[in-house]
Order: sequence, then C-alpha cells, then structure tokens
Amino acid sequence: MSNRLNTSPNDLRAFWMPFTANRQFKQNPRMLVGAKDMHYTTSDGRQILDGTAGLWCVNAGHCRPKITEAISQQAGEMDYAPAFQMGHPKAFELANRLVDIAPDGMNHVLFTNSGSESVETALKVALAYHRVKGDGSRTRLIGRERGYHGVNFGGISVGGIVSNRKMFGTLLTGVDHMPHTHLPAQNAFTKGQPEHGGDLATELERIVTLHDASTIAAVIVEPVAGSTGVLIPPKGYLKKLREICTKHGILLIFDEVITGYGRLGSPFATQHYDVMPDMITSAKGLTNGVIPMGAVFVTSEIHDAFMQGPEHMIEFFHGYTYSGNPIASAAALATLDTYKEEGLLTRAAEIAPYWEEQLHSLKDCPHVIDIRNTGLIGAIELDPIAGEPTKRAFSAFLKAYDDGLLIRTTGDIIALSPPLIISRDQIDELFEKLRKVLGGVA
Ligand code: PXG
Repeated sequence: MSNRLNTSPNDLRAFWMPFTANRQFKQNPRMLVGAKDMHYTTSDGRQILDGTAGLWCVNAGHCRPKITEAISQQAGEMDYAPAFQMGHPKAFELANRLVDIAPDGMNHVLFTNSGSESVETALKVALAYHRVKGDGSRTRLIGRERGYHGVNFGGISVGGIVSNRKMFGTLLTGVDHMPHTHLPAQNAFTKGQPEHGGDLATELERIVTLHDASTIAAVIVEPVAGSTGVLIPPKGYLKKLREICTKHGILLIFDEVITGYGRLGSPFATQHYDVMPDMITSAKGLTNGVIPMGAVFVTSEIHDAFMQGPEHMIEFFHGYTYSGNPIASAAALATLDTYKEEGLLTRAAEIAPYWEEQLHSLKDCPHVIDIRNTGLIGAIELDPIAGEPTKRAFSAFLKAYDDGLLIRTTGDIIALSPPLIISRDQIDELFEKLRKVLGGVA
C-alpha cells in the first residue's frame, strides 16, 4: 500500500517546499526543466533569463561542461570516502586551491555542505578556540539586526530576520545584536558604499561595554547583507568593526556565502573591502551551486591553537558525513578551473560600472524608493502597498517570470545577482524587461 495522497505522478502535495508559499505555488506551479549558461527553460518551453544565478550560487552560469564532466567522472571513479579518519586526494587539493584564492593569512579550510553548516561550524570553532586558549569565559556571540546566517539554530540566533526566528523559541542564549545599517533617509540611491552609517560600528563598543569583552567570543556579519534586501556596508564600517574586535580579543567572522567567489569583483569581499576577518564562511559559488558544499576559512593562529595535546587525539569534535565529499570536491575543483580560465573571480569588477549605470536608470520607474548596488549585485526597493507589505514586489516577481526574467524578492525589495558571465546585451535585456515589469505592477 502506498502512503501517497494521490497516485498521479505529478501530484505536488508530498513535497513541502522550502521558503515557499506552498499553496499558492501548487495552484500555478513554476517548473524549471533545463538550464544553459544565462537561461533556464520552463516546463512550457520558455527561456528565462537568470537574474539571480539560481539562488546567488551559479556564478559561472548553468551546465558548464567542465563541471558536469568532473562530476560524472568522479562518480564513476570513487563515489564516496569516509570523511573521518580517512582521506582522499581531491579534498586536500581543493583546500590548497581555496587557500590560494583566499585572502593572505586564511590558510586552513573546514568543509561543510551548505552555508548554514558553514555558519554553525565557524561559531563552534570560535567558542572552542577561546576555550583551548584557556579563555573559556568567552561564550557570547554577536550578530546584527537583519542579518541572515542560514536556518540552523546558531545561524538564526545570531541572525536578525524576525520571521526566521520568532517561531523557534529562545534560540541560543548569550547572543546580542548590533543595529543594521539600512538608512534610506540618508543613503537612498547611493551607488556603491553609502556615505552615512559607518559610525554604527561603534554600537559594538556599547555592546562590549555592556557584557564585558571577556565574555564575548565572536562577531559575525555579512560584509554585504544579501537576503535582507542587499545592504552595502557604509564607508568605514567594516574597518571599524575590525578595529573594535582586535582591541578586545574578539574573533570577527565574515559570512561570505553570497559575496564569496567573485560576486563583488574579487574572490572574496574581504579582499574587495580590504578588511581581514579571522574566519570566512562560504558555500554557494564554491561548486557553482551544482553540488551542496561549503567551506570555512580560518587563520593559522586559530588552526594552530587546536594542534596540541596527544597526537592520536581528535583535535576538534565536529564534522559531517559529507565533509569534503569526493563528488563535491571534484565539482568545486572544476568550478575553480572554470572561474580561472574565464577570469570570473574578477570579472564583476570590469562589468560593475555598466551594471550600476543600467540599474540606476530605473530610478524613475513607478514605486521605486531606493536603488543600491555593488559588484554584480543590485537591489530595487519598492514602496509597499499600504496594509499589504511584500505584495507589490511579489507581483513583480510573478510578472517578471511571465515575461522571461528570474528575479528574487524579499519584503518589497527586488534583488538581482546574475551569473558572472552576463554580457552587456543581457544586462540591457534584463533591465528592459524589469522596466516593463515595474511599469505594469499595481
Ligand atoms: N549565510 C548567508 C550570508 C547566506 O546568504 C546562508 C548563510 C545559508 O546558506 P544555505 O546554503 O544553508 O542556504 C545564506 C543563504 C535569497 C537567498 O534569495 C539567500 C540565501 C539562500 C536562499 C535564498 O536572498 N542565502
């Protein structure tokens, strides 16, 4: 006997979809069945221009041959190897290749399977680091309002998106939050880094004074906050955070799940903003989104602090069945090859001025109250419909999909983050379509 609610093969009820209005979706599903380079193909045979690199992850564009081949070859050669107390060459090769593109000083990598797991891993490394250094009273973690650090308990605790937190009880204890940096009254329509808000970093001093530095393990922020609707760091803000953390012996974690692997025109935002954290969390673009994988970068100082005690002992009691999985490692190596061959880790820097100009040309479209950008990221904030927040942006999303363009929305903000291979003509096409969409939404 089947447990199925209905035996038809295309029954949509069994799959409880993530971060989706399930009932609305299932009434009128948007099904993607193919993808190549800058486009998806829908089940009704239409081409959709990918304005979001899937979910900020398909940085080299879709179905790139080298990555596809590497996966299929690895699947035939060795499908899986135990991740604990055993190794396989590709995971080591990948860690070395990642350290090569990472900021100087980020010399060690822990592998995970997602951005959420990278965040949990980094938070745990931070707590354990202080403890192995004999500073075990440093247990507090500091995040930021509107921050997104995935959906696991550590991540939602330090995160600051209310709807992701409010259903789940008391979360981790000993967490505090800095204020977000969204200051539309002062910064609306800024190109690149806003002038106002850098001094908000000093709020961290206030939090340190309140709790005392001796209780604080780490501060985690996204260099550019993505999911909350693209908040670019105000001038001087990240440097100031770094100074305060250094002064008080607090670890600084940059969550680069979105900004990593070329999104801003440098391999990492850390290099783009020239501010060095103690750890970097990453995922998404690491494998071009093709296979789940994340990586956490740590400095030698952190790594070496654990490498003590009897040599037969496990130094850090943490890891996943799939940490450094062979097929994921093969996919990531081929992704890094593709990025290198096509200069994609720096391409956003070349195309960003054109992107910025075209994006800001939508300033006069109906309902637009702010536009912001950095690298190959853009956001268009719409005036919400009175009493019906999120509805206007969501109808723009539906209309864009009908018109052959994939965008993301969060609240009443449209977020754009196309694959880094996008051409100028495709940028023109994207904004022409979006102009039409904005002209048509109520
Ligand atoms: N940290 C950051 C900064 C992220 O943006 C995660 C952690 C979690 O990654 P995983 O792989 O566990 O989902 C993210 C994920 C969007 C959107 O459209 C953003 C994310 C995921 C899905 C959609 O804003 N970011």
